[in-house]
Amino acid sequence: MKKAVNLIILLVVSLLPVLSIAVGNRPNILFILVDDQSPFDFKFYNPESILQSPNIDRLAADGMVFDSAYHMGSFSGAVCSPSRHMMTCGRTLWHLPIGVGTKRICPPHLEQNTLAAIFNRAGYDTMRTCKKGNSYEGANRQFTVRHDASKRGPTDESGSPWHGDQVMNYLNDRETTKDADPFLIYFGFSHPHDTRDGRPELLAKYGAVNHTDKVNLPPSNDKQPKLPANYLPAQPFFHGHPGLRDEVSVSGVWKKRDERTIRNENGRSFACAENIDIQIGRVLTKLESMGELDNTYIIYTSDHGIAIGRHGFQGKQNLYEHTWRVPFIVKGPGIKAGTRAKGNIYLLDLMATLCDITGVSVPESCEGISFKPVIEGKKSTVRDVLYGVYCGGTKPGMRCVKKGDWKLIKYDVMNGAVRKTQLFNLAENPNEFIQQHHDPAVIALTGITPAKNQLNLAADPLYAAKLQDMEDLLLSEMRRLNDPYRLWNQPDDGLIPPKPVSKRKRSKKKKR
Ligand SMILES: [Ca+2]
Ligand SMILES: [Ca+2]
Repeated sequence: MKKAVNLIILLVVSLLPVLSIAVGNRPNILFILVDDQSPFDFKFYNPESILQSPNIDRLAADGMVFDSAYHMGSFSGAVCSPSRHMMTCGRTLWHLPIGVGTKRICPPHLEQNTLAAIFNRAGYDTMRTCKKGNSYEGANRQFTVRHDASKRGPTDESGSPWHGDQVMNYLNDRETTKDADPFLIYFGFSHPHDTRDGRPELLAKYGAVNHTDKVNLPPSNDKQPKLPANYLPAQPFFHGHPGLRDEVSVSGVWKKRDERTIRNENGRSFACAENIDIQIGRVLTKLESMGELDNTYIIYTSDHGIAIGRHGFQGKQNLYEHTWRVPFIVKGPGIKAGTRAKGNIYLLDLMATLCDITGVSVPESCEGISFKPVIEGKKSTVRDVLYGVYCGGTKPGMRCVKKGDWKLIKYDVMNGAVRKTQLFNLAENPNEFIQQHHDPAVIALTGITPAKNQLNLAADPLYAAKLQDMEDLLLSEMRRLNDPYRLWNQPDDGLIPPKPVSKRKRSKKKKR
């Protein structure tokens, strides 16, 4: 007996150093999240882009770029909010602690199983800087160190450098105190979300001005980014959200979609994006000097994309690729440099993946799928089907589904006044060109002549069977994910659509 106890003690003692090394070697996480950015702003997604983002480009070159990363959608005009909820709790859109009539599908005390809470329990140091609001406050509160403020100004104190400073200060403290615990840093920015007030020297680089004149157009300038390939001067049909802020009142754009306004606004967005890139550069240099860069997984993404003139939209309330998709890079130990993957991931897969790569246990409430096999190069994708929602305006709203090269988008808004179906082959028509892009007046502006077959194929009898497949797929995703609505051409499944929150109730809620 004594011998056995001695043996156990010996085993435990001999294992201790191994365990502590293993703990000491746990990788750090630097999660970089920007606000409102289309993947097509970057050269690694769109070689035509003139955005200069050397630090983010280097992350892409040293890590893995995802070509199919999406947010699942939104039931609110503030698309940020559900997207950030999904990211920090790993749950699907209709299973969040917010949303109409969905609370019953969400377990109580979910904030205890959000990203920072589970990493705190696993012995990580957690720190966060980000904009304020439009996110999951219960999850934000879990970060041990937190410096949140909305910073969209043109100066160091009022803009992105402020967020950079918070992370720099945190890393300096870590260095001074010789803290060796692994860290999870949530490095969020308030830009390039509007108001896109850029620094003068960066604005000058992109030929843009911080335009505030509602009457006169901003000056044209050859240095500005060209019009986006799928630019349209107007939306071909109403998107179904009357008075939507992003489509009517963004400072510098308002309801305008003319060339000068759109090019200037994209120039402003690029100036803000480059300023973010500079801040990332500071932090990467610091991590390198601390000897921590090689043991850190770095994720770069946005809460969703943005249109700024594409398809005649300005905002983030649509399901075209420029807006539904997000830029997504992962760089870190064991990831082959310069690799690319489809991935087919949602932002809500982040939690499962971060747990998987760090050995932190995944809470039961998490519904995401780890894409660790993708970043290890063992698989090219973890999902076959992706589903998207926008229904912040009139209901049931927009839905989309994507499988392989095929994508279906449906619009059912304004009490049945707008009912549209779009079918795209993204391999043949990656810009999702529609009939209006073939208009000579539009071609004269963009300089891009779409090929004959680059169209919405929904009405083409050649693709009737494909259309039916995609319609069936959308319905099955809506059922699987507890979408509380159905579209005009779907069975109602006995669902009683959730009652809209009345304006009075909403404003009462806001006041609280
Ligand atoms: Ca956002
Ligand atoms: Ca510590």
